[in-house]
Amino acid sequence: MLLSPRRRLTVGVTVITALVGGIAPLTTASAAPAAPRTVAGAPVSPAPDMGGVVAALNGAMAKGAPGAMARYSAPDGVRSRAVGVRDRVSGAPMDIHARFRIGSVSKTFSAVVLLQLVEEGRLELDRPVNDVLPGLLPDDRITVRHLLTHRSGLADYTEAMFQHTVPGFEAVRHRVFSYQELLDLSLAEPPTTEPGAAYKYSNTNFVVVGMLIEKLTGRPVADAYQRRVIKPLGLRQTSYVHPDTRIKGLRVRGYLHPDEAGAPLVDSTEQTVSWAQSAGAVISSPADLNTFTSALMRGRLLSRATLEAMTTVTPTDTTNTRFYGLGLRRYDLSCGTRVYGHTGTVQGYYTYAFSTRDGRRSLSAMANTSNRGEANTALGDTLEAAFCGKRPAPAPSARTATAPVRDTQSLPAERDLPERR
Ligand code: REY
Repeated sequence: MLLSPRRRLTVGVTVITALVGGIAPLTTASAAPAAPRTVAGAPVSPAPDMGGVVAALNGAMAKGAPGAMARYSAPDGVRSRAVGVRDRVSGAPMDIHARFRIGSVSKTFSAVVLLQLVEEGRLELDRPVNDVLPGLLPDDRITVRHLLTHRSGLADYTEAMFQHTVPGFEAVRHRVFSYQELLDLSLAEPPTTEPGAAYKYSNTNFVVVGMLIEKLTGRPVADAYQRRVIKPLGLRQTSYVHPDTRIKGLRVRGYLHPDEAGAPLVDSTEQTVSWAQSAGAVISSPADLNTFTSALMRGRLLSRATLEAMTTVTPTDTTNTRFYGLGLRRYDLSCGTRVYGHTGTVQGYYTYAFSTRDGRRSLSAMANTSNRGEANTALGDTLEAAFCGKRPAPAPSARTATAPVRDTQSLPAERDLPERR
């Protein structure tokens, strides 16, 4: 295949950047070792350990997920694995083609849309939000960049909303909130930080991002996702249907864990997700998520300069392996590989969607449960297995050994798409 002049340029820059040893100026002191390289200096990609991926999926099941699945896409093809069930009543097996709620991976969709509007000169990253939406926020110093980096200090209204897991969920599952109502819940609480002072993850930031998108485009966010991301990338299993409560087509049912040990799981599939909207209400599939993160990193949605800004990160904790850019996480893995993407939690669903910086390798993983941190942690082991070839420690439960594994090997690689500008 012939590369366009722009693609050739991008490939060249990627190699040069890799050779000089870093792409994120704020994080030079990484705890992870440097990625192995060939004599010529090209990074070597460890082979994925798909047995390790299955072990991680089984680990999520051992911690209470009814099912789990992962899809790894690389230049040599696609490898998918699924365990357990997507429906506990019918017993239908987990299916790699099924759709599910991706929670906060939606934030990366929203960030892409807003950053395209920045590229089009419709707003500026370092200008106050109140310049676009006069009087919206109580502090004129809060900028667009503060929202995208979770540094606004706007309190997360969902912390109070979901203090009591199941009652909190049932109280909102059929509700339809306006963005303003969600923002007002946040503004009833004191700010968590001075604008810009510290990273503090808050759904409120991406509610305001949704408000900015709607103000600047004059249309619902659904239209912007469709026109700017879903259609250009051909994401046929991806949708934003708020406030419709259903997931169309082949779907994974989500099962929320109650706070009380031993209480039955709550089927949380149908809900408006109005409590999250532009912070978390997108529906997608493993193939579409890999196409999305890979296309993003390959520069198909944003210009190189914008992507550079999006992938410029600061730490989110003290491990020096977890970072946040603009609506985008960076995880530094044990083999030195850096992956970019997002995690998601919405009632009944945990999601990981990550890609390498060159977009050549991507992984999406999901488990159909939530309010079960240990299951989410186990699911996260798919990243080390896929990108570093590292097998997680065996899970203690005997149940994992018998979980059926379905292998939907040898699918064609994700679609190759032209670059944006
Ligand atoms: C909301 C709580 C999680 C879910 C959240 N998700 O903010 C955003 C994200 C969109 O970052 C719920 N937890 C659960 C509780 C805890 O109710 N008491 O785990 O399903 O993805």
